[in-house]
Amino acid sequence: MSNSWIDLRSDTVTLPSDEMRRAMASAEVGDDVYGEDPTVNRLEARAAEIFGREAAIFVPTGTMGNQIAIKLHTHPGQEILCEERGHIFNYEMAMLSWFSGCVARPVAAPQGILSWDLLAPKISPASYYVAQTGLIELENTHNMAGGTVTPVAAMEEICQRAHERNLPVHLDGARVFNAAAFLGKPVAEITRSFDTVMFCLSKGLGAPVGSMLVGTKDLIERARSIRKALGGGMRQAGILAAAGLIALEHGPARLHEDHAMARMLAEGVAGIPGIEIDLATVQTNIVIFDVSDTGKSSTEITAALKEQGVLAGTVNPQLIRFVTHLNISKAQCERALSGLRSICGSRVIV
Ligand code: TLP
Repeated sequence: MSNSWIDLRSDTVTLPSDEMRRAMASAEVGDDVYGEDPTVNRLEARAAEIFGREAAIFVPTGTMGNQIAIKLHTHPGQEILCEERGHIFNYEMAMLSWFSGCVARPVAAPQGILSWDLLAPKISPASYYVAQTGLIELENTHNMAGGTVTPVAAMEEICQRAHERNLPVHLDGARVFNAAAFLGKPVAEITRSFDTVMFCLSKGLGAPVGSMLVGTKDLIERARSIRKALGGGMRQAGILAAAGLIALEHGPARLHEDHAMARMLAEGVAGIPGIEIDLATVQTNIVIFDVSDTGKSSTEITAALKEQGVLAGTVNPQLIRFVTHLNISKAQCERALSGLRSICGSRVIV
């Protein structure tokens, strides 16, 4: 999409900055499958340091990072507990079954925020005739719940109680830096009890490609061969890691700007007749709202927005998603809102 669009479909659409392109062009590279790409090695060391972990691995996508983690922690025939709107369950092509031979046991949580009390009853009893729980997975921020943030105390309790039962816990932290910005705490502190954490460089942080998986040295060593099996041995990937390093160093500091724009959008949307939004869910850079009472479907509204140069995502026939990011300005948010007002205001009541 060209720069003239107001692209609120996702923070995955961000374009690399000039600084990133320069760093990519001059990146020192080698064959990463031999562990010889100095830029990838620097990115992995830096990610491990920022998260206070022994090791990290660079992967092409968040999906691959999550699926490697699932493979690391589970055996075929096990169950994975996750929130019912979670990415690993809904948007990762059933890979947890296909690749790891597991089934998801989805748990519904208000605002996408899981707690030990919600999870505990879903853990399989030790028995020879039911599939055993192999992993608990959390998503923070929770994308489809509207970018909500799970509080640190809830995450800590889940990890601690799960570990008492020898259950590993993986965090899909695709947007964990947004969660950290909302909580006002370092990512290392809010994620310290998870066995593995995946986070994306290519969303709000602004890199063109790439995600990281962090954990112990042993786990990340095993992750290397799983990544290779999935076709993720990327050779001279320092070209991409160079952009990733800039995203990691400079991306987090500006996320509060995206959060402020999302809040502005949410408050504007809340004032449009026929639109329902729970303002309490708008904590980070995602705004999800229900258009049922406008008399139009989400697809009709997003098609009309597109005619005005505004791109938005649909979650289902009732829900629309706006995501703010570094290539969106306040003025563009205002234009998107006035477009939405004009579309929804044209409702004819009979
Ligand atoms: N999310 C995308 C879509 O797939 C929905 C988006 O536009 O938000 N975990 C979470 C929580 C995610 O939101 C995503 C991508 C991923 C994992 C996967 O990352 P990629 O796209 O790099 O595989």
